Amino acid sequence: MWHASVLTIFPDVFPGPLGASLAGKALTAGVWSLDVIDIRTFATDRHRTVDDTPAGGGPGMVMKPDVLGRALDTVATEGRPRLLLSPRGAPLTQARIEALATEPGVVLVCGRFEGVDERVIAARGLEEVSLGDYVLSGGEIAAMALLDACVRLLPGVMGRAASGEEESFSQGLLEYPHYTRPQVWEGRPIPEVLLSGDHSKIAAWRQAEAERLTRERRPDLWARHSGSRAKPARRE
Ligand code: JEE
Repeated sequence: MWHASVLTIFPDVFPGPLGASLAGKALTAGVWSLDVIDIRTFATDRHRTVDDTPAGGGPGMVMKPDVLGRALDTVATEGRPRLLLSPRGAPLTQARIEALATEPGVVLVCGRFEGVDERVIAARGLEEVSLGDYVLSGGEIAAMALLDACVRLLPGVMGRAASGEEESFSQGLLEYPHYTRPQVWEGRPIPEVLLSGDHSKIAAWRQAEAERLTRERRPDLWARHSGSRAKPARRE
């Protein structure tokens, strides 16, 4: 079974939104399992301290390596990658999520404060990954996003709908616009072509819309997509 271990100082926030809908049903059904490790229980002092001031000065606090190290050492990793959610990690991609979903599972470390002592990252071989280039206040929400993205790919979680969708993402285009009844809503009709019953015309319209949206919103994706389609090299 795909197995996730999450280390956090906020164990109560898990499974959070993962407990609802598909991921939650799959959790109950035993498609995947989640264990949540409270880092604070590995603190040894009277106040259960997990952080300390940064060596060399500076703002904020740093998560102590000894406490986190002990917490990690209780987790039977068994071939699972150990990931540290971090604003300086490599941004997660759908390709990486797909790879993680085919592994036996993941061990996720949620930092807090300004970050984690560098020595525990090195000593326990933590790989830093990020959700994107904006700053969260801790790793928990990023961990939930990672888990959600992996779990929906596990066999039997989403059925057929997911795989088709993924294909279109790996084609490198944003999705075309969707519509459903009523046929006119607040004076806005569904595009006529979608009601025409002409399936090749519908496919062409969707392709053109997907290309337009990608060009407008994601020039980075568009450059890759249009660049990767077989174009003969220009001769001098
Ligand atoms: C884990 C603590 C908060 C705030 C210093 C200096 C960083 C850490 N995509 C993602 N964004 N943020 C996270 C993330 C944030 C976390 C932790 C993940 C643990 N924090 C924190 C500020 C700073 N800043 C200037 O550059 C930006 C460090 C994340 C993921 N995954």
